Amino acid sequence: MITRRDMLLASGGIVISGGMLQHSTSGAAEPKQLIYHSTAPDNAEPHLNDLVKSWITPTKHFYVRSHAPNPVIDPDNFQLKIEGMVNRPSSLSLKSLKRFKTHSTTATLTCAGNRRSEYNEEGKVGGVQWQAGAIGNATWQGVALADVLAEAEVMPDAKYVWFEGLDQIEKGGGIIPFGGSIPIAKAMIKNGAAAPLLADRMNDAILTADHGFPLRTVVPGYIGARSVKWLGRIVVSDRPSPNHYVATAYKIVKNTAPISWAESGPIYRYPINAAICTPAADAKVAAGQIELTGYVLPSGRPESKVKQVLVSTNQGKRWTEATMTGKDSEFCWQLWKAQVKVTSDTKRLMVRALDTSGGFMPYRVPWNAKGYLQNSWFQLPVQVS
Ligand SMILES: Nc1nc2c(c(=O)[nH]1)N[C@H]1C(S)=C(S)[C@@H](COP(=O)(O)O)O[C@H]1N2
Ligand SMILES: [Mo]
Repeated sequence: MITRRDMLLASGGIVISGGMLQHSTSGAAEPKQLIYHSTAPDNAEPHLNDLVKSWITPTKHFYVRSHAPNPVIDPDNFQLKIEGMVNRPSSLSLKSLKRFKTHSTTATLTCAGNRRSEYNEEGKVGGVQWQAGAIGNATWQGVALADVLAEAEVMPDAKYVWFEGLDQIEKGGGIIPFGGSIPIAKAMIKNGAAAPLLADRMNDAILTADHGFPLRTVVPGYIGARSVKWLGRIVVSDRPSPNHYVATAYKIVKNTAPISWAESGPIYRYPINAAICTPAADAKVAAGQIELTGYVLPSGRPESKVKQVLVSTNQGKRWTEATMTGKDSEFCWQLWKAQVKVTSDTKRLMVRALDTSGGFMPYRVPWNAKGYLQNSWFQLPVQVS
């Protein structure tokens, strides 16, 4: 799907060369190849067989989750504001951000609502009806949030860093931006895979409008909602952001009564998760040996690695260990494959996984009103002939 913004990029977009932002007449975004749940705002996920074609998810197959239409931002007049509990508040252009050291981090992004649609069997959940494709692994380039904060001189009592997008979301009769916030200890990580980035590039190309052009945060290990796109403002504070997407949404609640929101904290880290990507749901397969492929993401804790991925063709009576393909890198998914025998008794294929930080996929996840963090054993119906 070509958006207005893609057209703008195509007619006078910008590309990066030698680490500097430059204007160019090329730079058109490749058309997305996704299943669209909605457009403007765009919410879309790849076909699962596309998702496991490569360890790095090409941008055309990378899910999009937006709460409002893409804002159109003029990169020449763009300013990132840094405010709150800092001694030196500032406003930085894209060019002035270039004085900070460039970092390149490969990290998986996953929506807290990935696999949400599976909750519907138990009770209807609203929101984008994600299958298992609201996940992708990309290389992000930009500067370390910690370096930018160091220059702003964070005050000793600061506890959280807020992010605010430049999008305009209609909410409760008003217009609000998308917001996120993260603990100061996470924000201050300067180096390595865990360091949050202010990224202007994804997979070696300038960010597309869908993914937050010209600047977004990337917070490895945290749910996608903390990686704020179209980043316009950073606020350092002694409390979490009061923005709706921190104070109310992205919490695990049984119902949406005010007391439930108040009693529950914001989700930060994502838990371990895995899915079978081929064959497809309800596929017709011949009895005998078949190959299963899929992804597994260890919990978003530092140094958490995949320990075991197990598949079953007989409702969990026997499990076969899958083999990892693709790279093993912190805060990244791995791809896997397994050979299993299916018979006319096989109704479903199942996968579950364990990681080295104690994370496991439970048989069942308690239902929650917003349908977040579905990481139960992934069950795929098939028709064996
Ligand atoms: N400004 C802004 N940032 C945002 C969002 C948004 O709607 N607006 N969606 C968030 C959510 S819920 C997710 S899962 C990720 C998705 O990133 P992607 O669209 O690049 O895949 O962006 C996050 N950042
Ligand atoms: Mo999300």
